[in-house]
Amino acid sequence: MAYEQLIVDVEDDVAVLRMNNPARLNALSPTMTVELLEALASAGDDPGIRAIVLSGEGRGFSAGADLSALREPYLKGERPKPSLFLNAAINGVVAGAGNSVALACDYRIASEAATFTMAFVKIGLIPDAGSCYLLPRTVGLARALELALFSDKVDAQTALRIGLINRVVPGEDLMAEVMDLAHRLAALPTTAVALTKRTFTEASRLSLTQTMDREAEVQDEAAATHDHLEGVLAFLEKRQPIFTGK
Ligand code: T3D
Repeated sequence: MAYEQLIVDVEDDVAVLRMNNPARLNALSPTMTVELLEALASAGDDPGIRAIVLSGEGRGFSAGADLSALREPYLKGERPKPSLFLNAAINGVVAGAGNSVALACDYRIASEAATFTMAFVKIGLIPDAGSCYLLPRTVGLARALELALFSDKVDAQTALRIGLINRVVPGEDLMAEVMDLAHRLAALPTTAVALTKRTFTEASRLSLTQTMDREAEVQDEAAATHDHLEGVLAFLEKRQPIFTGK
């Protein structure tokens, strides 16, 4: 499907989504937001897609809400609520809800050129699109508040040090590293991957005992998959497993 502000490529079982409005550092316009949601849903529904990479064209990953889209309605006195709402290949500038999009991804690799600024409070907003949930959980409350309140620009090495991202690579190596990782993820037993992600999230609001009960329930689900059987057989037969997500 052709999009206006999004480029979608599929390489084997990996879908690569590139936000494509480089003149505005891939700010999240209403068009881009709708297209992103559509493309993510479509990749999510496709059993042939086992990992998704999200990146941006040009020198920006995403500059957050497209402020130019707010000008006309704001001047008319209307207040449309900006509405929004994976591997993130963070190619460059990240601001506002661009951080939320990156944080919603499961693994973040950034180019050495990437920079991060929360930017919300600077224009009288609060972090949204999931940042209030994801940022403190990712970097801790003290750092999250510091990043949110001051909006100081953080470079890629600092982002790595504070745990905002997983890895930094030279810009020219970014997509090769990301695709290598995406293919590794795509080869994993995807049901176990999904259940791990879901249970980690649930555990953040449960006690240890409740978490262990929940682990036991979810483990029954994982243990009933064909991929679990395949993993055990492959180990015993001293071969690489072939996982299908079933
Ligand atoms: O829907 C939801 O629920 C989501 C809601 C989200 C809320 C938010 O995301 S609030 C935060 C919104 N974002 C910002 O406030 C960031 C604004 N941008 C900046 O502060 C800076 O542009 C950057 C720090 C990101 C990058 O600075 P720099 O110097 O590298 O680039 P620049 O020259 O400022 O920007 C390049 C162009 O992109 C420029 O256009 P021009 O002058 O060349 O025609 C600039 O206006 C445009 N641009 C950058 N960010 C945005 C934008 N255009 C529209 N919306 C933007 N957010």
